[in-house]
Amino acid sequence: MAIDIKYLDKFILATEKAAIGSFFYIGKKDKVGADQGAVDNMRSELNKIDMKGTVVIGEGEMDEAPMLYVGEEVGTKKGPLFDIALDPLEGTNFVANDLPNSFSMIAVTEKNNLFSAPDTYMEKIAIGGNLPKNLLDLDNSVEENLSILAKAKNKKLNEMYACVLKRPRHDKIINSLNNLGVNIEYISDGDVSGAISVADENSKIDIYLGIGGGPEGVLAAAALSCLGGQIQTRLVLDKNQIVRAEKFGIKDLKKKYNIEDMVKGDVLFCATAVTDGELVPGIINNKNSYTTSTFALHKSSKTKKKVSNIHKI
Ligand code: VTB
Repeated sequence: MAIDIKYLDKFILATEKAAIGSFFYIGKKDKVGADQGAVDNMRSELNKIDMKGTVVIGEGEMDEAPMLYVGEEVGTKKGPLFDIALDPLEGTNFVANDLPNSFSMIAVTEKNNLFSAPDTYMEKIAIGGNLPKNLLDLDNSVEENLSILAKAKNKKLNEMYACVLKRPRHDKIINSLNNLGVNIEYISDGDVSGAISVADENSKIDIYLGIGGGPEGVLAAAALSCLGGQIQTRLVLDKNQIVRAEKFGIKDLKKKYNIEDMVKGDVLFCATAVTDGELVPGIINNKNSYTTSTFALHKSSKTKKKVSNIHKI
């Protein structure tokens, strides 16, 4: 069944209010405060929505007792059953240091349609639309995947752009890309927007690859499923995390998740920028009001829009 599009504006308001909650912290070197400001506002907005929502990707696990934890019920408890993945502030470092590309994000599906990934690392490989299904595979070498993709896009390897999170753990991938002559766009954080960029017609990125957060992988999958892109992921688990993953009901710890294994059915996705983003500009403080900009998607109606709203202070 489709999710009624009237819910899109309600969730947009939740990411807008969350983004406003971290606005004060821009450049204040306070990651924790920035996150808390976003969490508080998002939670109170979500609880005004007529729905029975369950947080499946959230701010942590129940025993850590944060707000918006995995399993927390949100909404007025009247209305449709939704699964919700949220990141009140994706890119806490960006806000703390006044750098671009911080967002408040939410993805929504109907109940039981969203993968509740534990907060562990996750291997990811994402590509854009209009390509054969399951074209690439995490078990292929970087060389194999890039050659397959270049061929499918009818491009030379030196015309290809890869987006990579700049971390020492990616040295091998970076080496391979350099040897192939593929261009690399590094990001220092924020791999949800990195992964989404493969499906953005204004971006030159052809592929996102590397290891980032598991929850961020599911948020990216939700957006890419609306945009017609592809993503394949696999959890990266150390000994302690294996127990955590089992708690999340994951039996096959080495499973490769294709997009439809992570997100099923209809999807809503919204991302409000706190600092300026590639997708939309950041919050503007107009003295008596804030102007927010949000990138919003609704899969079944093929809605893809950029929404600006003014909020009185
Ligand atoms: C990843 C990435 C996120 O933080 O979780 C990263 O998915 C943390 O990676 O988008 P490290 O542990 O290597 O620092 C983000 O970049 C921002 O939350």
